[in-house]
This record gives sequence, structure tokens and C-alpha cells, in this order.
Amino acid sequence: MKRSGEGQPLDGAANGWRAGLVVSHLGHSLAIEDDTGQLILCHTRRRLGHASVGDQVWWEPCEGQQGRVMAILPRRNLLTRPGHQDSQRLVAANLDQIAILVAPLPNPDWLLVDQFLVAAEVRQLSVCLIVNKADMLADVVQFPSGLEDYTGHYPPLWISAASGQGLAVVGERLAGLRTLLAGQSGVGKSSLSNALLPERQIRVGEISERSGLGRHTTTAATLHHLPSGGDLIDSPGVNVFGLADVDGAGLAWGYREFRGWIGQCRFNDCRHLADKGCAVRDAVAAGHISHARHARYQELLQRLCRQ
Ligand SMILES: Nc1nc2c(ncn2[C@@H]2O[C@H](COP(=O)(O)OP(=O)(O)O)[C@@H](O)[C@H]2O)c(=O)[nH]1
Ligand SMILES: [Mg+2]
Ligand SMILES: [Zn+2]
Repeated sequence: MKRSGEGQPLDGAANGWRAGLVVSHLGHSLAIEDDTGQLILCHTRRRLGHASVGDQVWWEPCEGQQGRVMAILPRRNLLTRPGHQDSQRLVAANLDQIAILVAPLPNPDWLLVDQFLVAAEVRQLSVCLIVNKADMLADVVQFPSGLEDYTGHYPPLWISAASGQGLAVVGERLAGLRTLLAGQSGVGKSSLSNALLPERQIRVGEISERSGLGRHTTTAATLHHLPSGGDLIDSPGVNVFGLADVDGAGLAWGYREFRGWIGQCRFNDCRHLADKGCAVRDAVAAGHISHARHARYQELLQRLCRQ
């Protein structure tokens, strides 16, 4: 028997609840933005489970200008990272895109980049590959080695957060979308966020003040609204995503240039390693797929098997 309202969105307004968007995590609390743009510090009821930055929630006001989250709305997608032991920590929900930042310095960690890419591909998120510190290229530093393996499928935007070069084009790629900014430490994520979000520091300050947690919050993922529409989530403390929900086939699919070959492997459970009749391996041998990318696929597959 079908219950009335089944499959319908929960109407929190009927309960006197208010709509909100989770913009940051603060220890055991959440910073919620209501539909007028006001920030409220909220607690969650334990049985609700964890809310993530980017979650749409229903909340109700309680004493001391604070609130209580009553319900988390269904998510379009969720990105996690490995936590303590076998747990998964929530990074961000309801994303459209991941922007992956690399730079000539520090030397790119392409295995990390591949993890970001796979995490995006398996969720069907758009990818925006950005090469920062373009101003260094005229100097001693050369084109980041290994980048050539990506340019065919992920044409990069060349920018300089320091000089402002290319920022208008980045703004266009982010407009109207919710984007998570990812990249290893030192590539310029904070510099780029500050350049794109004139009020970023003020907002972070306001959130810390509300929470009473002070500088603690500077390591928390925070959702900011872009002046051109859309949101940018910066997550200073996060430099790797979990692939816990990805299996071998998902991983191979996450390597975009493998897709055209996967269907031609002799066995449909081909792992694209030493398997007989593997079209992906043949494509590597023929120079259609980069050796380095395939080697990183192999490395990530081994990690998945160890999970
Ligand atoms: N030359 C140059 N240096 C930059 C640029 N963007 C950031 N940096 C520097 O790179 C370092 C790391 O930047 P930061 O934004 O903290 O990187 P994050 O760790 O990814 O947040 C800092 O010393 C920045 O001044 C850039 O476009 N050009
Ligand atoms: Mg930073
Ligand atoms: Zn194969």
C-alpha cells in the first residue's frame, strides 16, 4: 500500500520549520544560511545522521539565536574522504563540478589529481582543470611535467591568482554552478578563493565569531556564494577524497580515455592489467593511452583491493 506523501519532498514548512543550506561545519555544530542569507549556528539531532556542507536542511529556531536541524533533504551526490579507522567523513554534497588546481610548483602529485578526477567522473560531475602560477613559467620553472597526459580530455585554464591573469575565464566556468575547489597544499587554493570571493575573509570571520570556536574554523570546508552566481566550496583541510564507493569497473570508467576501449576487451570483467585480450592495454602499447595514467590506474586499483 502506498502511503500518502511517499516520494514527495518533505514539507518542513508545514511543521513551522525553515529552509536552510549548510555552509560550514563547526565541531559538533553547523553553520546554516537561511533564505535571507542570515547565518545561524545549528545543532543536529543525533538520529538524523551527519549533515554535509552543501546539504539542504529544515531547521527550527531555539534559544539563544541558535537553531536545531530537523531534517536533511535528499542529496544529489555526496563526496567523502577517509576518516578514522574505516569511517568516511563527509566533504560536500549537491555538487555540480570539481575544480582541480595544479601549479608548476609544488611539483604536481598526479596520483592525487587522478583520485580527484575519478571521484568527479563516477558522480558525473564536471571537471575544471586549472593551472595556477602561470606567471612563474617565464622564470626558471617549466610547464608542469605530466600535464600533457591530461590536456586532451581536460583542457586546462592557465591562470595566475597572484597577477589576476585568467581569472575572468575561471569566473565564467564557475558561474551558476556549485564547485568544490581541490588541490594539493601550496598550489594556490586560498589565493584563488580570495581572488574570486572579495568577501571570503569577512564570511569566515563571521562564522568563527558565531561559533565561538575562533580560528578552529579556518580549516573547515566553507561554502561561499560567487558574485556571478553559483557557489565555491573551499576545503583547506581536505587534500584527498575517498574512493570507498568506487569499484574496479568504476575506477576504469573514471579514466576518461579508457572508455572508448573498455567495451573491446575480450572479457567483460577485464581489469585492464595482464588480462588476455585487453583493449586498454593494447591502446597503451599503441600510444593512444598514456603509460603514466595507466600505471596510476593500476596503483589505485591495488589500493581499492586492499580496502
Ligand atoms: N607566483 C605565484 N605564486 C602564487 C600564486 N598563487 C599563490 N601563490 C603562492 O603560493 C603559495 C601557496 O598559496 P596558497 O594560496 O596558500 O595555497 P593553498 O595551500 O593551495 O591554499 C603562497 O606563497 C602564495 O603566495 C600565483 O599565481 N603565482
Ligand atoms: Mg590554503
Ligand atoms: Zn581490458
